[in-house]
Amino acid sequence: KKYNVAIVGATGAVGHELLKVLAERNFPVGELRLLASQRSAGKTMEYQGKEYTIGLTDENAFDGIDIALFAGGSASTEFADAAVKAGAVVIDNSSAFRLDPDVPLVVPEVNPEDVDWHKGIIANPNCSTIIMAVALKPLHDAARIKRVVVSTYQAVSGAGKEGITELTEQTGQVLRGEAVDPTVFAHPIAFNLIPHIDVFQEGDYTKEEWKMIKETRKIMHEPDMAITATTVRVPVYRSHSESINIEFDQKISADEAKKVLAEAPGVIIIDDIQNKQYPMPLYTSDKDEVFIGRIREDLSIEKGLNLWVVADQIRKGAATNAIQIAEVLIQRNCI
Ligand code: 11C
Repeated sequence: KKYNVAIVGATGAVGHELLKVLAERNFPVGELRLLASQRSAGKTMEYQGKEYTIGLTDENAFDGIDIALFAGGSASTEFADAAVKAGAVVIDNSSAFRLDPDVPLVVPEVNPEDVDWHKGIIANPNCSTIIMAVALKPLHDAARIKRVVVSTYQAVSGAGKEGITELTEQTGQVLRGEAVDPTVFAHPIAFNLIPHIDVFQEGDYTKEEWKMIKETRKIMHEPDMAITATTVRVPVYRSHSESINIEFDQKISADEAKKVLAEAPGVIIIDDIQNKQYPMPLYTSDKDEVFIGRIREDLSIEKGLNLWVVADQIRKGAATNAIQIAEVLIQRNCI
């Protein structure tokens, strides 16, 4: 069986990646409909050697569509309901519906069963959240997590194509001794770090930090899990990195954790310190897995671990996870 698929926001960074991942995974696409805002409608994009003209996203754009992949942004609040009314299942990469109790928030390695109760919309979590949840779930099953302290090192492409352009231009400007003029980020990102992603909210945490806390609790079905986060933008093009400190209810040694993670779905361990092997963003891009290394006991507490986790946030953090949700929908007969 084939499925008619629409991509809303096809021309952005996530939209491009959705097309690539659909093709790579040989997703059973029937009709493909690429949609975008007025600015991009009429342009063309290629999929499996065929050219597609991008249509305008509006209420009538979803007739006959089975699966509508929304890449993110304001189109979700504007048009997700229209897509559902037209009979499509929406897989939404925006933050609009993630915490809605009527909307499943899914990472297929963690809570695939949550697709079963969808009412038309399934939310794709924030990129940093997805990456962390894939690492936490097998350890939680093994030793019950009590508390998580995470610090992120997030690539500029998390802010879209404009983030990449800003880092490139500023790097050149700094090297030439010219002044820089930040627009995407609040401060210069070249040769700098910015401990501020998205807007500041309650308790002086950023929205990105709250996403990591609240979304992880929902995905893991642990509404009271203690999680604290500091999210930082770094001058890296692609792949988010996370330093994760975990305190457990039960003792788990570094060796046991390595065994558990080695068997976990979607995880690749790179942890060979003798040979200076650990995950790094330069080498995890364009990959679908979550890479984990520097797995060691937290010697300051009795039952704790430290991990270093890296993954391509446009792939596993967005496009790959969305397509995996579509695959789970099909496997579980929920479409
Ligand atoms: C970033 N995590 O790196 C953000 C981008 O909620 O899907 C993704 C925002 C989201 O800037």
